[in-house]
This record gives sequence, C-alpha cells and structure tokens, in this order.
Amino acid sequence: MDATGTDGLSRTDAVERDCLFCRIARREVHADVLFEDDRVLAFRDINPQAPVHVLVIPKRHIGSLADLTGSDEDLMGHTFVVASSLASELGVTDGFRVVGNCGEKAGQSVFHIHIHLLGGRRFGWPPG
Ligand code: DGP
Repeated sequence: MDATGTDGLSRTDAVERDCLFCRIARREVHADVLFEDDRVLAFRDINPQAPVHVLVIPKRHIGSLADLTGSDEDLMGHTFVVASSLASELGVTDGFRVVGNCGEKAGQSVFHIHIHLLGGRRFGWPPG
C-alpha cells in the first residue's frame, strides 16, 4: 500500500486519475479508437508520423517498458498481437514498424506504456 495524499488518494490512484492514456481508456478524453477489449485499447496518434500511426496501450496503468515484470507477459503479448492484427486490418503488412520509446531520453512523452504502430510509408534505419 502506498502513501495517501491530502486528497485521500493513494499515489497510484492519483497517477491513474491524472494519466492522459488512463483518461483516454476511461473515455474521459476523446480519441479515435480503432480497437478495444477488456485489456487493451488502440487509437490513432494525435500527431501522426506516418499515414498509419496507431497507439496500442494496455488499459492497466504501467509507466513504461522499464516497469514491466514477469506478471505482464500475457498482457504485453496480447498488446503486440492486437498491433499485428491492426497492421493487417489497416493494410500495412507489406512494411510496418512497432516502436516503444522508453524514458524521456528515448523520446517517451506520455508515461503510460504504449507501442506505436507506424505504416504506410518507407522507414529509414537507424531511427533518429
Ligand atoms: P511517446 O512520445 O513515445 O511517449 O508517444 C506519445 C504519443 O502520444 C505521441 O506520438 C503523441 C501522442 N499523444 C499525445 N497526446 C495525445 C492525445 O491526447 N491523444 C492522442 N490520440 N494521442 C496523443
């Protein structure tokens, strides 16, 4: 059990209340949702970097890839399978990229774990 703040919420509850992607998962913030089930949500990125740019998130709050533990294996496996299915549905299986930015130094700006599904154009390597 973590500490309770002056608002009576635990630190974890306060993080989940304020987290942008938790708020999208609760449908408090609008997003163009392409897929949803009990564990995962997929929606179009607000600032697309390719003709297809979808974010796939577990609904449960996990801050980043660095926070994963063995108990997240099924959930993250499912998240990748959803990304793969969406790549097929969106017609980009001839070439797509899945990206996970972990930490501010690697470009992570929203601290709720997500994978970017990018497709519909040619990609360079190495990434910037
Ligand atoms: P990253 O920088 O890897 O943490 O990716 C976060 C992505 O989230 C970034 O590509 C832009 C996207 N994003 C930020 N705010 C919103 C929002 O309110 N709605 C949607 N759909 N995407 C957002």
